[in-house]
Amino acid sequence: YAPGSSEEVRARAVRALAAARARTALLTDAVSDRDLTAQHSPLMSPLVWDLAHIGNMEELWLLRNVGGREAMHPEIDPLYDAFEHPRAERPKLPLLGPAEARRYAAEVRGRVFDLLEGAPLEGSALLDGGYVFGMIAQHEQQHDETMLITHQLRRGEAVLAAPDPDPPAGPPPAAAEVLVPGGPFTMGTSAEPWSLDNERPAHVRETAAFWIDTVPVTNAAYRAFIEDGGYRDERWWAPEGWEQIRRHAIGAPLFWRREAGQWLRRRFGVTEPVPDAEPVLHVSWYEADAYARWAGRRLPTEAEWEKAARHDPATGRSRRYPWGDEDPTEVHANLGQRHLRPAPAGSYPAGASPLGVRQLIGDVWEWTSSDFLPYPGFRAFPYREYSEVFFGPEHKVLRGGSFAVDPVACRGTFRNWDLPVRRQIFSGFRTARDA
Ligand code: AVJ
Ligand code: FE
Repeated sequence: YAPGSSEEVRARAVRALAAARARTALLTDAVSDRDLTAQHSPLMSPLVWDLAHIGNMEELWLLRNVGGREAMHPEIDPLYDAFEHPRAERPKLPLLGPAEARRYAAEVRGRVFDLLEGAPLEGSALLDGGYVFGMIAQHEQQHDETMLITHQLRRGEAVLAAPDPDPPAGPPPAAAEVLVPGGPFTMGTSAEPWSLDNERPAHVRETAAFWIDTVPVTNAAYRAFIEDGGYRDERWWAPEGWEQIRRHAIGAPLFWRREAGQWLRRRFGVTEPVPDAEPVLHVSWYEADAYARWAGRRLPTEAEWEKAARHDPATGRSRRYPWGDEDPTEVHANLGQRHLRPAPAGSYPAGASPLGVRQLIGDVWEWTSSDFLPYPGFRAFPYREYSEVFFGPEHKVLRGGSFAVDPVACRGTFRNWDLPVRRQIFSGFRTARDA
């Protein structure tokens, strides 16, 4: 995973920043100024907050911390500090308007490109391999996914469009599950130049042998759980999950509804029948955990997930991705908002792991059974508020990325986390069992 020459690193940073901004523009140009400043859900910021926050983080890290420049508008910093104001309160803040927020983000970006032309891309942990530029590109892409969630929650007619994924190329996997052998493997990374602090360092983990699904759980499979009374049977549920589904009268994934004997779902402003073959989407950790118990199975641990995704039993090496070390392309995975939905289960045979597990990367974020905890030897870098303040039993780990994740923010080692009640995120799961 050599980062390459300084010129290659610079070119990669420019490409990653430009791609993130093109996506931000797509997400924010699609709606009116009124929709940009409205709050579409108390769970989310107004889109115009994400837009200026993207610019503010970039100004803070690239222009001020790396470039040594003065703050452009110091008075706005507290407005865009995610820890100062909860999302539900952000619409009431004196935020920059849509035109001002666009101008601010563009001005920051112009100065960043000037800086990047002459910046040394080595000599400190922040600069080595272009790290801090990669971190900011990943930050913008993560907020683009957040903005896509806001689009999904938004009521009203559709404003985004994308082609559907192609049908699976070739036959489905030979078996519904595969056996992953017990023993050690290397988890995490110390080599990936743009890996974030919580993915580091590489360390050896042991797992017992386990079985894991070759594809994510589908809508058809999940419907069988619903139709078997899964949401009415306390046996399957963790106590807090049971309480949540009763309190909110939850009986299906978010955005689903039943009409005239048929399951429909709302997807980016369009109502359509729930497609059988697609991985189930918009389920909480509690729903995933309950389904797995009903099916006589369990969620994989985070270590099991990563072993299934990276371990090559033939060599004992951990790969960057299930298919090998090459960066993702369109044949490997459904990433980057190329499509506005997951691809049918069994897609992307070229993206399979050595043991034949498919769609570990892309399509849907996969809940694991694990709490979000630091790896042995973890060091917060470059700021505690990215990962460290979230470690603990209240957050569960999700792996693999969704159709809404850009390749720059997706690796076999990449870790995401959220509260177990969350279901507006692009979350699904696969199941496992002890061998
Ligand atoms: C890693 C997706 C949980 O969106 O809260 C964005 C990413 N951190 N800005 C989030 C993040 C700071 C983070 N997640
Ligand atoms: Fe952020």
